[in-house]
Amino acid sequence: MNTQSSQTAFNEAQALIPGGVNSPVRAFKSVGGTPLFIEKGEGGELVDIDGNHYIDYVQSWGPLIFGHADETIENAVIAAVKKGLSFGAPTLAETQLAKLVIDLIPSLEKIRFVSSGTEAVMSAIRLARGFTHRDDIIKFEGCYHGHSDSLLVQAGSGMATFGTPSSPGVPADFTKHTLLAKYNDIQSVKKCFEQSSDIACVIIEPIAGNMGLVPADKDFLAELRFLCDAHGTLLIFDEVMSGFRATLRGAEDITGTIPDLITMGKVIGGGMPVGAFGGKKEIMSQLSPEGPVYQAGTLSGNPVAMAAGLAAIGKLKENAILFPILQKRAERLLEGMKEAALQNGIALQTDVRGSMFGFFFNDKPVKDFDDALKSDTKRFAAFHAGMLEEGVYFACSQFETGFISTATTDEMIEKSILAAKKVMGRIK
Ligand code: KE4
Repeated sequence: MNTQSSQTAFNEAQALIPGGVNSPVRAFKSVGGTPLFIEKGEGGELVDIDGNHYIDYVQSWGPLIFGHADETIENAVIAAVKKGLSFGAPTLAETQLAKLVIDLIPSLEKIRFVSSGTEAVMSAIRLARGFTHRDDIIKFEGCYHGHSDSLLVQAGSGMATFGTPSSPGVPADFTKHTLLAKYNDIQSVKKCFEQSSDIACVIIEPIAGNMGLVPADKDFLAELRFLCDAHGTLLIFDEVMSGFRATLRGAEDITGTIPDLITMGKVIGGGMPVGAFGGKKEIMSQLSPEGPVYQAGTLSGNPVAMAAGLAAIGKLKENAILFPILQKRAERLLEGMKEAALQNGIALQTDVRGSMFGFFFNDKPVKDFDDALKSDTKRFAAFHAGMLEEGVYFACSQFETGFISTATTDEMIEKSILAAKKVMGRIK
């Protein structure tokens, strides 16, 4: 592929924007090479500024379940734009999207819209602390919940469960209330509850997508729910990525565990900046201006973004059959990749949940972050680069998740499998 224009553009961007990107993962740091500058998206494909076409399995990190430039969503946005971009006042679209999402997800009684997943999670945690009058929270190694300070934590030293900052600029005081547990390991959660009687909430990606795709075991979630109930602690499902990607009705629909709060993003905005958090009326009523827990946002519930979200979620609701269809396509892709790996003596772990898929260059199943870290990231990088050369665009990190959209045709999947056969042969 000739990517000369992207290379020039990247050099220019790096002179003006830190790392040349507005979100770090886009810089291709963990796979090497130059990030592609995108000219446009067309259905299931991306076109870079050199005119190269790629089958897109990133879909803007999840939002684009209907692919690029979906006509329904586009028309809804254009119609909304013609009425004005933003009012800073309530609009019917916000109530309509709230009703649509609440009707779909049984545990939701009230919802608040914000402009990103980070904002949704930060606000939900503040709400949980305000509702329980407690300060400590539990998160899991390998789960990512956006970049608010109290969530940028890494495992403390030795036996400590309290986190330490994972980024400069985050004061230790801001993470001293964050305890870390191991995903799918209920004993590690019990240990946290032994270390603190002041735990406001446990936050988890019930279908984790930020260490690669690692779904939580159903029994683990059930035990988590039991522990939270026993301690008067709220359970928050962070579904910013898995929401409307794994299933139409929330992870509770497939796991059987009901959270107290859910955070959402990505698909709920149809590709526009929307985050949301919601749950039982009793908890949500603590949120300003109904209650004392403050939270605000100039562009929260933006009417153009709401129009995109309404079009996307409305289309999903009308076509619930899409989820098993997209799951089958994902399974076909991963089956083909696994076969290509096997033919070349390469160990590949794969998993699918609805339209989300993951694969690890790892010889053992991945159940938590420690397992994920044992993956062969060098081989992942070689695979990623080789597939790009073949016109296939995967997430530029072993610790991300891939997505199938309604615009990802069977032909694209077969082409991707053929490409994988070639590339696995070259990287074995
Ligand atoms: P945003 O602030 O990026 O909208 O959402 C943060 C967030 C919260 N919770 C979960 C489960 C998430 O996956 C995310 C964001 N996901 C990453 C992809 N791994 C966004 C990509 C990026 O950081 O550029």
